[in-house]
Amino acid sequence: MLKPATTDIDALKTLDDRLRWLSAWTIHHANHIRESADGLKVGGHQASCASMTAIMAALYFHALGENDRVAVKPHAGPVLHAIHYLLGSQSREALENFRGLGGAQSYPSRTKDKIPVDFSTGSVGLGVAITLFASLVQDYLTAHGWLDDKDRGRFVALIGDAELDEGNIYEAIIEGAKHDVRNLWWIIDYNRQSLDATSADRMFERFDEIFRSCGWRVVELRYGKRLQAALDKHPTLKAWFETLSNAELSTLHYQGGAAWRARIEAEIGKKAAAFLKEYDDEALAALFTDLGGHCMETLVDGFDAADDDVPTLFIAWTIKGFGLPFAGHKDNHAGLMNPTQLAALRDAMGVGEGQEWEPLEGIGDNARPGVEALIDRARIAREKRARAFGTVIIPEIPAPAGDEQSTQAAFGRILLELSKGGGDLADRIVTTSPDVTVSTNLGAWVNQRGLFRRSDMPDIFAQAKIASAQKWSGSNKGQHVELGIAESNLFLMLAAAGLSGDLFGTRLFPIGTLYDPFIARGLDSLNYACYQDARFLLVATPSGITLGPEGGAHQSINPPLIALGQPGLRHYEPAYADELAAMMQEAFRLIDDPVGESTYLRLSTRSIQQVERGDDSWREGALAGGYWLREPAANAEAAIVAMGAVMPEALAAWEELRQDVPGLGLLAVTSPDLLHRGWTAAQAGRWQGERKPSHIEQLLSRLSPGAGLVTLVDAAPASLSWLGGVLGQRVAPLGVEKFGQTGSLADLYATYRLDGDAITEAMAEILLQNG
Ligand SMILES: Cc1ncc(C[n+]2csc(CCOP(=O)(O)OP(=O)(O)O)c2C)c(N)n1
Ligand SMILES: [Mg+2]
Repeated sequence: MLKPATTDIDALKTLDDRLRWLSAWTIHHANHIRESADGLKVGGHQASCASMTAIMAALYFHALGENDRVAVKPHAGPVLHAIHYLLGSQSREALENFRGLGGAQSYPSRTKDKIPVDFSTGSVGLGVAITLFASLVQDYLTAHGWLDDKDRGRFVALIGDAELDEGNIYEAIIEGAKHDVRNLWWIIDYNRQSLDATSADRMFERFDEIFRSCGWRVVELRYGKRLQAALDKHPTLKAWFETLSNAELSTLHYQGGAAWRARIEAEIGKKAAAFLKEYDDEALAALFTDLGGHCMETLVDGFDAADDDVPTLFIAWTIKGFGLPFAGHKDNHAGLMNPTQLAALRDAMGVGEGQEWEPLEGIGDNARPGVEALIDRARIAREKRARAFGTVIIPEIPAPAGDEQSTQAAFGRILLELSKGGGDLADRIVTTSPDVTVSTNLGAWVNQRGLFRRSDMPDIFAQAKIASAQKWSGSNKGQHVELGIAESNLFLMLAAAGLSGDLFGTRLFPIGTLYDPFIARGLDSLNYACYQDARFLLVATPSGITLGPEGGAHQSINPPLIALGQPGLRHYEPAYADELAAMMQEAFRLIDDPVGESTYLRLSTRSIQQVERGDDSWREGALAGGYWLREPAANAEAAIVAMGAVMPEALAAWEELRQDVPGLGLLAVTSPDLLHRGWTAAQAGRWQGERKPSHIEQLLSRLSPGAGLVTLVDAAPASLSWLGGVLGQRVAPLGVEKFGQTGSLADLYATYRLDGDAITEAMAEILLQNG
């Protein structure tokens, strides 16, 4: 790494000031100058930005290499925009439109911001942890020969100190320790303030212990050079300083020099007299604000010293709102300077009125060349990177043979066949699971492809010649990343691997498995993965009360509703193995398609009789969300509508009822999610003159306008009951509304009304109403 010349330190300090000014001004402009049509507060976080402008100046204009990737603390978004503004890669227009439609986003967004954003942030903690999994993906790609050493980089997270309360961070570092992660810099903006107030002192010196025990190097950047030198000369003062609580420190930073003096006089007395004489009040305040995270020399030295690949936690002491009038005030999180305060800052920065947006305004002629040189030299990407889509040929995926199968077993067999067949897609699949690899039927695939480990891991049981169906050895050629039981980590791993095309230019096809109910455990991380447009296949199995004897704690109820409300994730719930094969093929296609998305497959362990197919006409409908498994007569008065593992009950009821209900149809729904999207999109389209009815409108218009629908699903009945709203047909919804319990399938289906009797009763009720 290049060591900066001494003049660079001054230029970096100037850039620190520029970033503090531009971030404050961007927020001020959006709140006080841009016209507001609706009177809503626009907001923004001037204090959170000021807290880390020095850190970000040192990072972006000195330490970062071209392959390094950064997750920026959400509330420092404006600083990132200011950096790109100085680099010429962010427009003034986008800054003027900060938090407006199409403008610079409030929190860094991969998909919506025009500047290159490596990781979206917003929900605190997640941006931190994804860097760890991205680093693991980098190691995976290198080991598999897809990434040259020269293209490897470091993964940096800029972290608010209150963010450290998020448990997902610790789940991640525990997983990271198992996988020997490296090339990570996590930099804490240790301003000792959260949103509500100053943060608790109790955790001080605990965080570093936690990280060290997970194999991290911890570097504390507590003092700036000047403060360090002053305190070294006055040990009593240093000892006193280090006893101050977070709240006391922040109070003094807010109150300023006179308060420091009074406090030192009162508590140290004569012993501090000589020290106090050296400084007037202003100099005293400046000295005590010289914390490590604001001192450019300290930051540059700290970053330069960490030149290996050991994961490193920097604890950079800072003051929230540094250099702003509300520095240190406990209520400053969302604090905004008023116009008078802003004008004072502008004057102090040497920025002329009306010149606020000039990138290098107020920088003297002597300093300017040094600053410009640093900006030129910054190695980070100015442009968004290409996303690497459309690079892989997706083969036909045939349905596994067998008259009776469960979708979960079929999933395992499809993967096994893919593995045996080999080829580009199979080589690019990376599977992962939080300790449910075997029980979600990934076992055969793992036997074929092995576990991924950076260094070889022998299968000790196999070496001891103990019989086992499951091989369990790891190597750097393995294709399964085994995780501990932490579902949030699963989704972050899928997010990182699902961004491999974006981050590393190589598309992977990540498949994650878990039990359906435990999606809820990692929901925010799943949403986070989708928010960034990461592409993966999530296989959730088993699901519903169909799990039988396992009982209520394992029987999922609401995931189809979660999927219905989750952008970026397509839900499919197949009943039959051939549907599943088609859906997996489609899911792989969607992973590699610029306008694709991720897929969630909800599967079951129930083995059911497969249906005879006359032809392939079901396939298109199944991929679009549903098809007539038993065609209705034109204008039929009723249909059974069913999804997934309860299809045998629906078919049996159809057989029984069709004598009494002429023309009765059976609609197999494979994706309420797609049907609903299609329906709303068609409605919106009609306002723009498009006439094409949606798939569900076409399906249901085969029935009479007043037809009755009995809907059946092993999940919340609301997953399908909305279908009545499409054409105004009547619905009797069957499904699970109470927690599950242990029991045989017959007992549970009877108790929860998913059986033939329930369908017959519901049909009678709805036809009577019609009559
Ligand atoms: C998961 C989540 N919960 C709550 C919030 C709301 N929130 C935003 S910032 C913040 C506190 C931030 O404090 P810190 O991380 O120390 O950052 P600072 O602004 O002090 O640099 C909170 C609670 C959030 N963004 N994400
Ligand atoms: Mg903080």
